[in-house]
Amino acid sequence: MDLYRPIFHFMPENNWMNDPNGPIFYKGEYHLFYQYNPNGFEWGTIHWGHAKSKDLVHWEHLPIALYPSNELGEDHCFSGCAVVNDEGVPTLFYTSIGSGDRHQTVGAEQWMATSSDDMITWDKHTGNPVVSLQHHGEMDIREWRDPFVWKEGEQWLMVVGGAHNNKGCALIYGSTDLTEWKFLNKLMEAKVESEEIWECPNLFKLGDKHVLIYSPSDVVKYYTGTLNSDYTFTPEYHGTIDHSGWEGFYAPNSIEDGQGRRIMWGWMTENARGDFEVGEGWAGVQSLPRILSLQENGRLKIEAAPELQMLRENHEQMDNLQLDGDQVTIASKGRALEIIAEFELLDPSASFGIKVLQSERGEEETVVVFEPSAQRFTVDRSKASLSSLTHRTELSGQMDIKQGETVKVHLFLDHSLIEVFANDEECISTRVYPTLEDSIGISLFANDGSVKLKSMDVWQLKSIW
Ligand code: DQQ
Repeated sequence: MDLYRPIFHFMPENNWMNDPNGPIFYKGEYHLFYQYNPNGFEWGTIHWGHAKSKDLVHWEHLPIALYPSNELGEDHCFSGCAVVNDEGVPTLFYTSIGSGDRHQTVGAEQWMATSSDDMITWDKHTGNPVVSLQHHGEMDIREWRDPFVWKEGEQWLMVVGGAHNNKGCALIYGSTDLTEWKFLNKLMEAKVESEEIWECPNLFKLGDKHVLIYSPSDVVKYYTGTLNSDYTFTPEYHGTIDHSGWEGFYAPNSIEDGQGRRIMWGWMTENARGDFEVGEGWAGVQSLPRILSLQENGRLKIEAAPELQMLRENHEQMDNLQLDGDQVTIASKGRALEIIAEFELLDPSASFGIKVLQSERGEEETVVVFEPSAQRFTVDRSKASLSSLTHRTELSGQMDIKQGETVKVHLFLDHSLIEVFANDEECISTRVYPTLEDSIGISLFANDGSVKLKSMDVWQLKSIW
């Protein structure tokens, strides 16, 4: 039994994977590309892996899409996006990286590739780079990468992440034909000094607002606001996409699918392994697809794609249970589970939640805990693994829960990962490596006050392979 390899999350058969790249809905199928090292299970020699899915759940591996063109000074094909051009030709944009004056800090270039066989093989454009650092004139842009392209009206737009004067930023470019690009403006820059770099920006329209997602080498954030006619961005709301950052969710990428839904995947990093040796030559998992929508207050609603329900089996249901300073173990067990629970806060001093991956004797457990008095929501990994080589810190987000309010917890567990959605707004997705075979238990708890479990559903989830 492999205690750690996920069974219903997308990953390549072996070797290293990081960021999701170029998700696109094409001819009725979802395609997902990803940063891939076919030569090992550590980051290096970055290619673009490729897979497709008819249902957003089951995936078919396809041949590698992009290889570094060493003969052109390219060592890595960094992150990027996919679009279908005005003539119907699938087109990739990505960051080409080499060494020396092509180094990622000072010499990145934005390249394009097209496919004439329904995205199986790709030809790099002979006029590459399509955008270069010279486009910025005197502006000294560093760490320039991760193009994201979309069409708005008659114009193609591209945002790219980078750093300007040691501040993370997103830069925006325009084109009418995808090959000739004009630098339009610095869209936005970091408002805090700690964000020295912005990677993998995504900018898209949702309702009557624009949403800007960026990865500042830390917890992934978003702004909702207005894209102005001078191509600057006026932020109105600042939120967190997922509170884990390098501990489990980074560099997300998104598409609009055939139903007009905005779907996002993120890289569930393997950093939390630390020096703990796991698995047979694999590293990196993609998160479940998440549907983003905009609420009236400017906050994103973040939900797991409903298609995932097709994986459910062996259902257990319970309701109306008062928890009062106790721990209740439930019958379902496992390492590949979905749980939906609704709690009503009866007493504001109570802290409550769910323990998963709990061993019979409780030496190992991963705890999802809500502390209304501290306005906190946490995944506590302090006992997640007996291995002191793994990362076992707590990951927390802010969450205001008042007496009488209901908290909905939607949780997915897949061997070495946990994704938690709280009230479809706050997410914590991280990696855990419980060592004991019997770390499969689930229990509910409430401390320092009472909580009512209004309902709870647990399903075992099937493998997607
Ligand atoms: N990963 C890619 C970069 C991107 C970073 C390199 C984010 O393009 O900025 O593998 O994880």
